[in-house]
Amino acid sequence: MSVKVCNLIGGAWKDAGTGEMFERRNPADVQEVVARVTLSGREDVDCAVEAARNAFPGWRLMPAPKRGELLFRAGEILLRRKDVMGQMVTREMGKVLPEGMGDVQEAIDMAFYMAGEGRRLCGETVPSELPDKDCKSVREPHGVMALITPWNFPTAIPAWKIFPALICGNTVVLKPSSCTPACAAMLVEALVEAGIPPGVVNLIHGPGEDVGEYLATHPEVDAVSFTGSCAAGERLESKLGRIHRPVATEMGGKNAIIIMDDADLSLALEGVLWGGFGTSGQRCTAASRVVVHERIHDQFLDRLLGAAGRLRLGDGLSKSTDVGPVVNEQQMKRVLDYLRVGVDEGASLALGGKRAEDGALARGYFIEPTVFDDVAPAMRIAQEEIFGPVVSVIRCSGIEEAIAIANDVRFGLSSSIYSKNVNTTAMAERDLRTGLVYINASTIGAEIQLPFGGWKHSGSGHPEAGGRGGALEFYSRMKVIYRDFSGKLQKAQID
Ligand code: UN1
Repeated sequence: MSVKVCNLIGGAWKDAGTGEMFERRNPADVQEVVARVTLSGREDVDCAVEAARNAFPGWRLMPAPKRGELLFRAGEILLRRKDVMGQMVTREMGKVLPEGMGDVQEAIDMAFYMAGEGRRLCGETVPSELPDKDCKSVREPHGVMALITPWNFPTAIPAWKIFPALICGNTVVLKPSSCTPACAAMLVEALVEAGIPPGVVNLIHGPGEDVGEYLATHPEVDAVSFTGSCAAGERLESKLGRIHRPVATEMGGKNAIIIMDDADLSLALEGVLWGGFGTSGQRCTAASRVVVHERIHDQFLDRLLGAAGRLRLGDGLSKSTDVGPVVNEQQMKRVLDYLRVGVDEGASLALGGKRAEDGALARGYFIEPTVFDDVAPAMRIAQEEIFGPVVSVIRCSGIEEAIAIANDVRFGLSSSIYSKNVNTTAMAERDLRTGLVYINASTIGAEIQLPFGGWKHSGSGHPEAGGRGGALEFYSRMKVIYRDFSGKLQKAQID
């Protein structure tokens, strides 16, 4: 059964002015229409931005703990709807149901966490160098924020952006991926039901190249947060840089798991399967490279091929499925192209390597879990983000070489090391150049109470999620206030 998905503008759910619709189909079975969605044009964006602009003065002045209460209520609504929303995640983008539920759980966690931030939103008070004068910094919202989100975490990523934006006092216009409009609508619905005032959260649907860019560069938008492809993110950064608009981007990854010769190989194997093939490899934190010590290479590869070969492809709603489809035909073609590139570059195709089309799988976009062996660190399959169920195995002779290989890519989001030697893991912890480092755990599984963000070309360096240096740093800006109660002109640095 398909749902109809509208825009939300100024508190009203409505069809776009274009009168046009588009469909979202289930990537596990393209015969199933999951959502029929209103297709926005530029006028709809104008209306959404205007609604957010009008709602801003009132929302900004609502005490932050009160804003927090509304977020808390939204969290409770999401918790009650976790099952239904988790199923929608699976039907709209394909990940297996436990992961779909995890996606929603991450949104719930973020709602409760950011609700609590309403009673902190800390600035600083510091002594003045002059008598009868005090100094403090306070957090202020930007104003209207444009939030552009991808399909791979269709509930979690919009939540990572909406909740910190709201608690800081911004109003928002969300433009989710056209692959996951219903998930975004369900998230926004929870906020509406929690009592968020009209216009504080607005939702529009439409293609990124047109509607998304028009929104991000709109003259009435004050700041932009984007998660998605490198191409789109870099284009936005350069456009917004020219108009001095704050922008946070989270883009690609080429994350490595290092497995040393003293590692617990069973644990490492589970980590590679989870990191490489979970969400069909469609995570920016996916473990797409495995750097294995040469002494255990053959033994580990054998076990990896056995275990990955047993993973069952299928509809993510079925309990027996380990790996779901990739999100759409375009993505499937992109991944299949990379599989050809790997073979042409001279890597050994050790497992998988093609579309899976047996029986019901032919109705979806399934790709066999794929393992390349004998991968050289400079090959394209070891350098570029593939975003599919593809793992490249690279040999190394020791920890220094392993770290050098892991670091030698343009991305720097996540990395992991498996070893029982505390000195080895400490060296990795110190020298891996990524925003996230996992020890004896896979490259995925970031928790929301610490910053999440990549180094180098993985993003703009404004992390999301919580903790010191997390999302609040970007979703608010600091205002510094000096109050002089001496009754005379005092000159800093001079008196
Ligand atoms: C992503 O990889 O695209 O770390 C986001 C995780 C999740 C978020 C991942 N909390 O696995």
